[in-house]
This record gives sequence, structure tokens and C-alpha cells, in this order.
Amino acid sequence: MKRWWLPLLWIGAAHGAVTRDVDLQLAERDYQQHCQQCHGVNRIGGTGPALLPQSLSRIKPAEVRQVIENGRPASQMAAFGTVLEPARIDALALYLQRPLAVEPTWNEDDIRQSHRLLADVARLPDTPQHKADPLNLFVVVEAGDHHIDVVDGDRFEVLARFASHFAVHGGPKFSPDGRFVYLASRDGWISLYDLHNLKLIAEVRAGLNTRNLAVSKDGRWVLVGNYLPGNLTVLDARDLSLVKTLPTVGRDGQASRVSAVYTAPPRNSFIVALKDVKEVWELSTGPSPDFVPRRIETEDDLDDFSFSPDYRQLLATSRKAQGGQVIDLDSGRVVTDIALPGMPHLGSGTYWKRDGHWVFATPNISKGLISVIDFNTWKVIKQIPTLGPGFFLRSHVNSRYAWTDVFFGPDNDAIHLIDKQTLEIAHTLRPMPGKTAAHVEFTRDGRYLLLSIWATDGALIVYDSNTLQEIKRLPMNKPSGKYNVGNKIEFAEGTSH
Ligand code: DHE
Repeated sequence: MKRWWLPLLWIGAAHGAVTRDVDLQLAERDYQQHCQQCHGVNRIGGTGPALLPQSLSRIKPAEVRQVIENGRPASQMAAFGTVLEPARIDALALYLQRPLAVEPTWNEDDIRQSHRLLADVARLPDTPQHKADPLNLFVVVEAGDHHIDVVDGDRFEVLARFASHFAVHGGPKFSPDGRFVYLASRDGWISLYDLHNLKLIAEVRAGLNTRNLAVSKDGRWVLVGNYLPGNLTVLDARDLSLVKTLPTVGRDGQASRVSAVYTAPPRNSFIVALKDVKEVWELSTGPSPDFVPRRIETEDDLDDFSFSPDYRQLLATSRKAQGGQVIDLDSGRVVTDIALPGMPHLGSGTYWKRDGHWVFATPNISKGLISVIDFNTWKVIKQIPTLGPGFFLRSHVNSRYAWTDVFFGPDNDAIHLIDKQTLEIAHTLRPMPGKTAAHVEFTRDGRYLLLSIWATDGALIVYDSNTLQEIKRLPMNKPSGKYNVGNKIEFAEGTSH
């Protein structure tokens, strides 16, 4: 917060409050002259990323300024430190954080016009054109320089690497046979990539600021959830052509952003979390779906959520419940509230069997603890203290441990291994001291796992999941999430869905 005000104060002190508007007008002209060619007339993005407040909210203002001044290495972003005086860079950085006078639109015509077919699938071989096991491939997001790696999950070698759109976020999703992967960038670009032929097939911009995507159980439809505009975009999974958009408006007429979309395979449906209205939507994906939502009214705004293993209940964070709230998806009723301290990150939670019962464990992004909940009684059976708040939690049916990070704070280089039966921390690893370690994904058989060292000079580290020995280290630029094809298409226990 303090840093946000620094440029304001600086400009205010140097030029007085009245001239601040003048600086912003000048900044707008500087934008048109130096930036709009790549970042778009309305800052909605072009060859460069969108520069809207929604797009920049996760980047510190000081970093925005720094990028304008020094450019971004290994990208087309040039340095403007020698072109613009420091005060004009300050003003430009401030201008970019301001909302546009008129909120930008992105309608069905815009979506259609953005659609690009890059290869003709009908002419490509339908068997893998590489020697790796297609169901044991990993798709790795290299966030540092916006690339995707396809990694052979037996030899731990990079088979292919390609540039992604700016800031791919959330889990890529796969076609049911594992041949195709779908990626969503925060700027709304959806990409379709063929893992048999290691080729990009199609791209489309489904929104201006996107949360994530889901692929239907039968692999026919892709659903994209957007913040800007607040809506859902349905795409044909074969080529990403537009099927329709659905404005997300509550029963009371209030427009809402979409927090996230998920596939619920046993229900043959998509589940949609809405950010600004007290509703959860279910869209059937059975034969000839009409994509008319079934509205489940909720007692609170529900944002981050997870499902029970049979997808009959959803477990969501709720301010009202001061923790989590369990909702039965058939009746739409609240089953129970679960008091959980801090900010549980339920979407990153995972479940496993303990003494024959399903338990669910969730990390917490504001407190150093993992909460473990019994799925039968919905009671918290253990709060496991950790070295600091964490983001992700992962396991595999063949792993004795659930692996979780300490994403925030001085111990962010630590990884805890929680014994799934005793619910105690059995080991704490520091794979690269001083560098953030986070997010693991297991091979299909659970014998090995890949862990990210989340740094510019980071790495993907391969561990033997039983001996905990390091097997290999692949240097990478801020690898974030990684996803095993087999685990993902089987919706395997221990991984994210
Ligand atoms: Fe994520 C998944 C929401 C910030 C990295 N994140 C998700 C999903 C949601 C979500 C709803 C599930 C989507 C899916 O799998 O389809 N994330 C949010 C937020 O609301 C939050 C807190 C703030 C925001 O502005 O979006 C947020 N997320 C982050 C980050 O800062 C992270 C660490 C870095 C980044 O890339 O932005 C981050 N989120 C991830 C990753 C996943 C993810 C790596 C996939 C996890 C998985 O294993 O499936």
C-alpha cells in the first residue's frame, strides 16, 4: 500500500496537486505515442499484454515503473529510461493503474475476430510423434519468461518448449484422451496445443481478464470464466471457435465477475463460482447442452472452493461461516459450516484416505497451518502448524506424504512432507536454500515428483517420492505449476482438478 502512494506523493510534492492532472494527461499522450502500438489503443493488449488495472493488480507499482524504465529482458518490451524523464515515467506508471474512463468491452465479434487456426488437426497424425509415454507427460508453466515446457515424465527431459501468452495462470486442462491441452492466460487468451504432434493448433481471446477454463467430461466444450467482461465464454474444444457467451447476472439483476469454473465429471456438468452474487451455477454438459444455468442460491459470496471426491458437495470459503461452508450440490442446501482460522485456500486443498475415511487438507494463505477435515463428520481433526502460510498441497495415492510449501515469509524455501496417516510433519526439505520452493506434481505412478524452485534462476527438481533423493534438476525460469497428463485426465486422488 505504501509503495502505491510513493509515485503519487512524489508527483504531488514535485509539481503540486493541480499539475497532477496535467501529468496524467501528458502520461496519456506518452502512452499513445510510445505504448499503444504494442499494448493496444484502449490498453486492452496487442502484441504486448493488457495494461488495465485488472491486469496490473498483481504487479507492484514499483515494478511497473521499473519495467517502463528498464524494459523486460528476453521480451520485446523496450526500456524508456533514456526516452522519458523520471517524472514522466512516474506519471505513466500511475496512469496505467487508473481505470479507463469507459470500461473496455469484448463482445462476440471481438472473440470471433481474435480466433486463429494455426494447424489443421485433420491433417496431423493421431498417434504420438515422439517416444515418450503420452500419459506420463508433464506440461510445465515457466512463468518467468512466459513459456510452456512439455517434459517426458520417464526420462525427465524437455521434449518441446513454446512461447505462451502473458501470464498463464491456473491449471491447464486436457482432452479426455490426453492428446490436447488447453491453456488460459490472465489476458484472456486460450491456446490449444497438440501433445501428440507438439504443435499449437488454435488460439482465441475469450475475454480481457480471465480467471481459468474447464473442459467438459466428454471433451466437446471449453468453458472460460472472466472477470472482464463479467461473463462465461463457451468454445468448441476441437478448434476453440466461439459457441456463445453468457453474461453472469444474478437473479436479482446484479452483474458478477466469475471467480472460477470447474468440471464435475460424475455430474456431467460445469460448476461456476460467481464473485459478486450469492449464487453458484451448474451448466449441464450432457448431449446437446443448452448452457442454461441451474442457479444454486447460497447464503454467502463463495469464492475459492473444492469438491468432495464424489462431487456431491462443494466446500467453499465463506466469510459468514468464518471459514468454510459445505453445500450439497443437489439440494442446494448448506450442510454445515466449518470454522477455519485465517484464509484457508480450499481450491488448493486435496483429499486422501486415512483409516478408511476420506480426509481433506487445506493450506492457508494467511496463517502457517494446514487444516485437516474429516469428510464424514465435517469436523476439523487436526491443525498442523507449519513454518509459514502456504499456497499448494499435493499428493498421490501411492505417496505416503502430502507435500506442501511455505510460500510466504522467511521460510519460503522450505517444503513440508506431511505423513498422511499420523498427520505430523515427517520431513522438512530446503531444496535450494534462500529460494522459494512450491508446487509439486507426481508422475502417473507416483514414484517420482517434480517440484518448482520459483525463481528466475530456478529449476524443476525431480525427487524419488519414497527415498526423497533428488534424481535430476532441470534449470528453468520461475517454473510455477506443472501437470501430469495421466493424473489430470483420471482426476486422480491427490492432484488438483
Ligand atoms: Fe492462482 C490455480 C485463483 C494468485 C498460481 N488460482 C488457481 C485456481 C484459481 C486461482 C481459482 C484454480 C484454477 C484452475 O486450476 O483451473 N490465484 C487465484 C486467486 O484468486 C489469486 C489468490 C489472486 C489472483 O489475482 O488471481 C491467485 N495463483 C496466484 C498467484 O499469485 C500464483 C502463485 C502465481 C501466478 O501464476 O499467478 C498462482 N494458481 C496458481 C497455480 C495454479 C493456480 C500454479 C494451478 C494449481 C494447480 O496445481 O492446479
